[in-house]
Amino acid sequence: MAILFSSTVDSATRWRSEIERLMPEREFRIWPEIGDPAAIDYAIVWRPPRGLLASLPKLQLILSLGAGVDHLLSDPQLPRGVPVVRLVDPCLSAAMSEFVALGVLRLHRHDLDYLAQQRLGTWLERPQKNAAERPVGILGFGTIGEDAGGKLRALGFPVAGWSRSAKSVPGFATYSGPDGLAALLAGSEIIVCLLPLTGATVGILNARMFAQLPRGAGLVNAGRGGHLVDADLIAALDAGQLSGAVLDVFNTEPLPPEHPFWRHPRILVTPHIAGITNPASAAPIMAEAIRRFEAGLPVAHTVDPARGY
Ligand code: NDP
Ligand code: OXD
Repeated sequence: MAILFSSTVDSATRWRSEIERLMPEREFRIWPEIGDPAAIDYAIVWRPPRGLLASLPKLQLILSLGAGVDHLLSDPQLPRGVPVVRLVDPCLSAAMSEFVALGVLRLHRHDLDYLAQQRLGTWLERPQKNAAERPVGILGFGTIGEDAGGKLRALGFPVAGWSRSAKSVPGFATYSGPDGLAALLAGSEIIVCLLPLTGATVGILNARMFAQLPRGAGLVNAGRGGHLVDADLIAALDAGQLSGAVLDVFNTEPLPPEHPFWRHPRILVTPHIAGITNPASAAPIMAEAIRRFEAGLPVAHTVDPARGY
């Protein structure tokens, strides 16, 4: 029984030692050294080469190294009958929440302006609202959205969340479905995107959405680059409809050197590091999923391919 590991992130050695410690009876193979494809039962993957999973005739379970599974569901050759499990790791959620809190605070505290002032040697105090006067709207009020929302609330921000299905979460204003979106946008001075990338959410951060936000609103996108229409963001920032954006994910990654986001004075760029999967906390979750699967028990966080997340 072999486990195949394939990732675009350089973490194979750490994964090998974690999985071999937790499941010493398994053979751990690292792509491209896959050996006999028919001996592979499980695949632990992040952005695997297209068609790789389809080439494994005995594959039983696909485990995503990320919370998002768009990197798998977008593969036209993904073996349809094989369940996909996404990563839900409290440490990953906590890391994402740190990034979101940092991004929201940077926008709230006029960091872009003070960075520009520092470059010019300008000593100038800007008017500062209280956190309680800066409502934050979270698009994607799921595992990570709720965790981030709790931390923002602890900092004093009023937080509203938007999800696909209606939900009630004590302490938060909640909205759902296309009808709920307009109300959330109208009341949010900072919008945080933590949505999965699906057919329904692709391009959702666009000119129409930005126009529904209060003038001067800020954006934090840690969902996926495919949520954002790049040209619409630049236009909204240049027109002052938005005042700043903190971006971790991009339509093309790595962000091409010539992309205007790199040099835009109202944009902060990070290289998809908001939530980095840590083998120390994630490997036990994968091992538990495999054990439950083999015992015929339900495996938590199995993806619904029709829903797309
Ligand atoms: P969840 O599945 O737990 O939450 C997703 C949320 O989005 C749910 O609330 C869901 O609604 C909502 N949603 C989905 N589709 C729609 C829609 N069409 N309209 C409104 N709401 C919708 O996922 P996670 O919180 O674990 O992860 C979210 C995303 O964060 C990942 O898919 C990934 O893209 C991104 N991510 C980015 C990382 C980074 O490093 N930048 C790291 C980790 C994750 P409902 O509750 O009704 O299902
Ligand atoms: C994820 C990611 O989905 O790192 O976990 O983007």
